[in-house]
Amino acid sequence: MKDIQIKKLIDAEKKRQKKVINLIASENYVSKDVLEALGSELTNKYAEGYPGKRYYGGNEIVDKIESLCIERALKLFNLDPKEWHVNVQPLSGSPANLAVYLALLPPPKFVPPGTKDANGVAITTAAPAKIMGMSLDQGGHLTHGQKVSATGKFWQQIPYGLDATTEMLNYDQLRELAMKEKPALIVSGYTAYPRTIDWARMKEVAVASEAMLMVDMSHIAGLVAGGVYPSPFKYADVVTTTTHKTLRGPRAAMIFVRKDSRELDKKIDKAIIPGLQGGPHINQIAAVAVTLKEAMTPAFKKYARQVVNNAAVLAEELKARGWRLISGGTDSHLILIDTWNNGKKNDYGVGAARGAGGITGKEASERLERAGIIVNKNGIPFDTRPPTDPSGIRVGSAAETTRGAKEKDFRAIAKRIDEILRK
Ligand code: DSN
Repeated sequence: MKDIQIKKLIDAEKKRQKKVINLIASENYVSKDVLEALGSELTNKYAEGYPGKRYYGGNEIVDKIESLCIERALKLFNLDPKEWHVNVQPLSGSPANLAVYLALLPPPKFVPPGTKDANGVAITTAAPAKIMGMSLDQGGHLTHGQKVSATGKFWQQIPYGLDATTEMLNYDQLRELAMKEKPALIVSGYTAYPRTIDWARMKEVAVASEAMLMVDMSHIAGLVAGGVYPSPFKYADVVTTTTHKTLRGPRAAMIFVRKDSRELDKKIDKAIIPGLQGGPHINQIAAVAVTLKEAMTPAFKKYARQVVNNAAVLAEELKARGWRLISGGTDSHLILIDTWNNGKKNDYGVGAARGAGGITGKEASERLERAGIIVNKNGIPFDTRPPTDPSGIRVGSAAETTRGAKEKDFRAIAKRIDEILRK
């Protein structure tokens, strides 16, 4: 590379990535093949439209790439192309979720105050459709209808959370809320929820309240592909996912949608282009295709199993050292640690409560970073502290497992975390 400044920075970042222990639950390390596809000449091509229906010439090869990516995405998750459609063009998770809402819940048209119809009757803006999504502070994502996100400005979020005692989903509570509010769409799949989601029960809630069910499986997609976390496809109307977390691909996203008389598939495609995006990033789509092929291998199944085993070991070792984990543990790659522990008792397993006087999530993540362990500070359910300096940290096992870490390594990581945070 001739640009020495950028070259030096890339090299420095490569070195940083090698040097640290990466426990960021949403990060991973892609293969050389994925990098090669991302850095290829495919980035030179404009391809607005879909395979066989482009607005630019010269897309014969690009069409083959996107079609192959589509074919692999459906195959990886055992989906019949007659029943499911997938759009592989979303640039990342947030635009993917926004596109789903644009397709399924068109936002009400804005009418300037004072507008009247032909008979002089005042016209007002219709009420926005309701999206029932988990609030950010309970483990949901910004794009699940949070007020500060566009998804909460165009639509009304009906926020839900966890059971205050178990810190897990309480499906009876969800049903009660859904029956009262009658949302148009229920969003499940979260950003900081360590446990298994009972998709069948989520579906029951959706059916009872006549809502559609969207699953955002961004965090767990690799675990679903690897067969170590239940698949949501039997129950959901739409499934979105990023491709760069446990699935171990480039930064991108996909939207899976049921093909039926509602024609949601056509609506989703239209919402992506011309609704929201222009030309797809074909280099990114090729890299996703490579990722999907990798995820079909027995080696990836083994990887996914190891990710879950490693997280379980990390959770047990932390608990044994007295750390309170949200919900008492994990069924996935992700763990939420209550570092502040403001007098809350550890009811779920081994280990005594640390009592008030722990450290904040910010302090914990900074201390760990100084010692070469990278995590993110994270709010915990019912947090009494602000998001900028919350009560906990979130850790995950996906990235280090890619680098070959096994149970014994995660035992050592737990010991190290405890030493650093206990000081
Ligand atoms: N930033 C992602 C995460 O860390 O979970 C979600 O968008």
